[in-house]
Amino acid sequence: MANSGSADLVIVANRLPVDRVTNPDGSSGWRRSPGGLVTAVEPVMRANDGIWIGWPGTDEDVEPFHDQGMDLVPIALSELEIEEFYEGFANATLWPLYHDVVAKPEFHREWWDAYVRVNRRFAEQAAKCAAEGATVWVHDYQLQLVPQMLRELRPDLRIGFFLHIPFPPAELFQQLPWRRQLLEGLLGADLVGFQLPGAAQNFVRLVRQRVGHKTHRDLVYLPDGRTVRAAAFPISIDAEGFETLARSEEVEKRATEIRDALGNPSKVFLGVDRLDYTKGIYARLRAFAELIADGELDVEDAVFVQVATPSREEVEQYRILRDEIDRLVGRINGDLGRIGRPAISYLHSSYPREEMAALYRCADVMVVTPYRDGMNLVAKEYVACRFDNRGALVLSEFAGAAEELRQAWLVNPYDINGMKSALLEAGRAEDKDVVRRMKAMRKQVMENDVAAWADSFLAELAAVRPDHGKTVRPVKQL
Ligand code: GDG
Repeated sequence: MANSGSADLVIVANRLPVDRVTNPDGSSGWRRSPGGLVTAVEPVMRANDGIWIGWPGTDEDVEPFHDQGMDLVPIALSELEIEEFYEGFANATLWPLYHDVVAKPEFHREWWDAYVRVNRRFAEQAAKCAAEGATVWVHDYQLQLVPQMLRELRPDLRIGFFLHIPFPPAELFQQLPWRRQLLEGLLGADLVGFQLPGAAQNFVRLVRQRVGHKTHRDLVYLPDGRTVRAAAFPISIDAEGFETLARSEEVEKRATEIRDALGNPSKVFLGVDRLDYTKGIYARLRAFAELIADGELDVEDAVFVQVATPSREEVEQYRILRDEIDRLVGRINGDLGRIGRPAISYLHSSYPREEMAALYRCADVMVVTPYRDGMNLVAKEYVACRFDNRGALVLSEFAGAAEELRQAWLVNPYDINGMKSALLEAGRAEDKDVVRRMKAMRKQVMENDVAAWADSFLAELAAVRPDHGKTVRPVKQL
């Protein structure tokens, strides 16, 4: 383990990149979490002997440790902090506010107080771990105050921030009672990264209006002479890793098994999402069910497989959503299914990556219809797995991924009739059309992977103030 104050690269994220697991012999250990962020950042961490600071996801007190070749520094959260900071301010205030108020955000002063307290603890830990002139990369909406808090403690650092979710237009952000504090928090960074250029523009506009700093294009000029840059860095996936997995014999075998188990229908439609109200699961299932009720599709011939990974189950809105989807699926299958032929095969569970790749390989039509999504990695994973150039993607125009995957069947998830037409068109498209579209999307995804994303963010961070701080070693040459 590197000593305090010795790391040239510090990653600060809400969660550590590992999950607590119980081994068969009853002892406990850690397993690398599956997420894309870990895949992206791990190689840069290794190349720079980095440290990762985050909550370990348990309420036990854990000492800093070394696991999976990474130095990990846990931040403990009390039960009350989990409730007020994580479930409360992060997931019941910021999450809905930043996603077009798809659900109504709740504003509670004690949640905000907890957010400030926890952000300070993360900032203090980062200040302790970082070497002189080090790079600190802070991630996501749970930690928007960390850049400024850290800058006050350690003005020598190079600080980057990346927001994984959308950044809302001024008209919505304005609702937040603590809007100015959040903007000032982010301005502690040298570079503030977003998924899309529109989000970076929203941020710069808000800074001009609400904080009163001078701005020019993507730059903010602070009174102390510092310049902050706001720019887009669309995140991606380990595209090659997914393709390799999808090509493996086991995954191919599993894809055939899944299709057999579904009764070998001629069209498999697939949705894979965290069970979240932003993902538009309800609307897409309704659209599919109406196509069956209208006689456009037949349950003997078409099935919708929906994987909904359990998520944030302690937050009320998520419990309500789960009940709504349960009821909808029950009603659709009750009304439209036949023995051994449900219209919807609904799986409320989480699966290993191999199973996900097999599902992607199996799906003739992948349906990704969020009301709002920072990027949406599932859409990119589907494309990476379709090395056969087959498979149609129906994608919401409100997912960040829609800016890159222009050849998908783009839909407005609020328009059920529009979605019905797109599902039919995608399902009935000629091979030639499907292949042409998939080839173009594959070029985009395979050429812009997550390592390139991390390298370009860090290179840009180094360029903002070239005379300031040490430079992080890239993983790939850009
Ligand atoms: C946020 C932003 C942005 C899902 N179920 C299982 C599983 N997954 C994996 C998927 C994919 C990831 O989780 C989900 O990523 P998304 O991008 O689709 O959505 P969010 O979780 O909301 O992520 C989003 C992202 O951050 C990155 O910046 O794109 O806009 O909302 O990788 O494959 N993986 C496994 N089993 C499951 O059951 N192994």
